[in-house]
Amino acid sequence: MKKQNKPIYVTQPAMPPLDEFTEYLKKIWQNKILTNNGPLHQQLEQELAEYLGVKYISLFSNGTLALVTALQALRITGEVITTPYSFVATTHSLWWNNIKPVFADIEPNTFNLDPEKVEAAITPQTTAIMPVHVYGNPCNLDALQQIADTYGLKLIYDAAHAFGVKVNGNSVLNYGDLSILSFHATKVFNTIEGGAIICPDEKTKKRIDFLKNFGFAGETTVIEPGINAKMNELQSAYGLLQLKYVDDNIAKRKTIADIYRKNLIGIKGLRFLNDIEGVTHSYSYFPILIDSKEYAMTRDGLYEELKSNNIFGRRYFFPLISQFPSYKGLPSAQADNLPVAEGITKQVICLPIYPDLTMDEQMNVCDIIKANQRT
Ligand code: T4K
Repeated sequence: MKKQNKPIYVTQPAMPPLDEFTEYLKKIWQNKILTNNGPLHQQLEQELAEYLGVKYISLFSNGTLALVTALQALRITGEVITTPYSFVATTHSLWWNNIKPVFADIEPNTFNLDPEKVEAAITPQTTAIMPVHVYGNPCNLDALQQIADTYGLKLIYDAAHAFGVKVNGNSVLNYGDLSILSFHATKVFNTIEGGAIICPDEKTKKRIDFLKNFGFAGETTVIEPGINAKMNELQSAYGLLQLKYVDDNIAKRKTIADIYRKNLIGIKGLRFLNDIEGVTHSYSYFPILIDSKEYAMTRDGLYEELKSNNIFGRRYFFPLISQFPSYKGLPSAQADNLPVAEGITKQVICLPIYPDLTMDEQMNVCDIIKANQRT
């Protein structure tokens, strides 16, 4: 095994060529439009809608504000059923809207909300479901839509991990009432910080655009208390460049995922997710699950072992959102309500995956995992 001198992180943004960014900067310096629906912002919305195969997209300054605004846009109140197995921002967006989160358990094979558990959690106060396509793997879209239709609930997908993901050729972002993307630096496609709401009709897009701009619907008309969640021109320029290279970057991520699968298959007590038939993946994360009954170490043991070798995987998502102090008192946050999520969160490590990860670096990750397997 080679010594890993340079630290490897769970992810690293793929930087576009600096000179291409400088060209955009020159344009921005010339026209002096820095934000507020500028020309690059408009161009990025158009190009992203085309690339993703969606009707309407509104850009945001980050994914969290997109989530908060999506709930405002649909006037969601009361209780929303959501997953404990996600990044905290998913549930925080409910909290910021004075909505009570109700956690339901996840499926053991996709780690996404389990529709049966969602249905069982519905009360007269439930107004919406907020699932997450964790690691970009699509939720059980038909079952969730059926539940939403039957009970008259809104369906808002946190698709922060699902940039470019398609199901039978159709963007996963076209499901539900709204979908939210994150364009944070750690994502497959990034605008440094950024995010978006995807919606199916012009009227909703208009409302979302008012809401992200203080509620302004004209120079002197404020329709309601909106927020400031606009993406600026520098972020938009960076996004246009990211988009130019995103297909190459996704292809590199796929190669890395394939190499992990080839090298890690057959290790006792180690499980990973495979591609799903009919799904176009974008390989945003590469989670593995460690079962310490069969592997020679605990999950945390392996996590520390990798760290001591300069490999910084991440335990996304540990702890569960339901275990954080703000939420752990909720009845739905109790461990007996979430047995599958409680199990997965103790087993998961996301391995480094990003376009510039070299073959040598990746083999070092695999070698350490292999060296510590039970013989
Ligand atoms: N919903 C879901 C399901 C989400 O996963 C997220 C965000 C959101 C909503 C909210 O979207 P945003 O409001 O963030 O747009 C990171 C990200 O900050 C966060 O965006 C992401 N999910 C979450 C899963 O991961 P941290 O605290 O783990 O990030 P950090 O700074 O430790 O970065 C991880 C590694 O990446 C670092 O060790 C090094 C590398 N890195 C990071 C940054 C920021 C770089 O190489 N360059 C960089 O610029 O949360």
